Amino acid sequence: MTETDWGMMAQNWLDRLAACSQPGPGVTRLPFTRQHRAALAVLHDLMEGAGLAVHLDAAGTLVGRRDGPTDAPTLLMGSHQDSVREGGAYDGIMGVVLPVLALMKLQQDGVSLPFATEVLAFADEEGVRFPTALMGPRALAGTFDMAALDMCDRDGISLRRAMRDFGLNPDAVPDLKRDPSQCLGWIECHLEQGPVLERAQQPLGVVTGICGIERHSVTLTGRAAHAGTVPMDLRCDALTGAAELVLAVEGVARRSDSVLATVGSIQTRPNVVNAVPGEVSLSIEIRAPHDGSRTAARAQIETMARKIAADRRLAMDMRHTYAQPATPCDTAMTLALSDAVRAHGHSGLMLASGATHDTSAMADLCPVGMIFTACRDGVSHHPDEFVAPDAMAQAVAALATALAQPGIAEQRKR
Ligand code: HGY
Ligand code: MN
Ligand code: MN
Repeated sequence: MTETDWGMMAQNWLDRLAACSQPGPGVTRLPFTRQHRAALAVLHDLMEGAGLAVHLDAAGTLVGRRDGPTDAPTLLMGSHQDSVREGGAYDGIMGVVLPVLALMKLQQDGVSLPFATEVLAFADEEGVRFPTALMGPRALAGTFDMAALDMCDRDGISLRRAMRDFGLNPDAVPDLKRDPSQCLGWIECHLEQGPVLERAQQPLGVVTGICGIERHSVTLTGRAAHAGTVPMDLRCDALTGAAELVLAVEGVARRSDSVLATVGSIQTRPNVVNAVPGEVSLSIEIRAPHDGSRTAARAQIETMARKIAADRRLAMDMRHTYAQPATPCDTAMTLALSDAVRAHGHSGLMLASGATHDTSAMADLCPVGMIFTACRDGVSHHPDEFVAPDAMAQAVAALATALAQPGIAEQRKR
């Protein structure tokens, strides 16, 4: 097969996977849903077609394994199967397809590896359905907090119940913990979700580190009232308080040189045209390359939120729902990936990731590295998300080269 063929093959599988979606623009495939089940069936075909032994683990991770020499450690690869709502067809899932094709390429080239390999399709990285995420990689690393099983989606279904309804046994999640001495490392291939590689005219890049992130759920409670009979100065309007908080969150980030802060989700009640909003729930997400900047921003935001609520006679409840520290990629792994990318004539451009990834959690288990592909206009988390088949072909070739190079196998001897 030519390089072009690998790119087209990747696109064909991704077209099938994109169809595993709720109706509507783009791709909506949330964890432990019919769409997730449909995607697992397609991935099962892909992995079996590559000669991998396939099973679904207790956390809903689909595992495709190719054994290596007896007692050899395992190199882990993969990404997440889930998408955001009305998202793209490449985020996460492309990082499951490409390493399978890289293993197919190595097999076709007659290359046998001195280690075992696994490709993992994690159920939930986005944290869109439930206010938690990364259960799959955290289960392997032994860092999953079982209390998260009681978190509920917007329909009040707990993660535990959704897993049971999906045919899984959530109580078996702690048994998934891997022995670090048997894990050679983790490599994730993911679209950049930004414009840097496209502007540099590079199809591939190598990630130096991943930003830290935290999320909070805030509820402001005032008093719902008739919009026509309550004078302005007698109101306890939760939405005007929320509006002031949204701008305060933006202001804290704008005054910083590295923090990004976003209110991405907001619900108001009773949400009718002729009533003063009595209650507002909103999300606050804070990201930064350094954890100190992120926690300093949180402290500022929390202080401002309390003052806004007090000034407006609103009750405020602010809950910390999710956090993942900033994660540097392993130096040796990153150099091995950079060598492989440069072996295919690219610059080996290195860049930090402002998006979070399964890799952040896998770093608690083993050395981690990431390869980015360029994406059109840097667009992601949107139906227009696109990665050119040639960039995917380049990624398959670079992954195959990286696996075949001695550098990866030597991770073990460090
Ligand atoms: O939100 C993120 O950065 C990732 O896409 N989950
Ligand atoms: Mn992703
Ligand atoms: Mn994403």
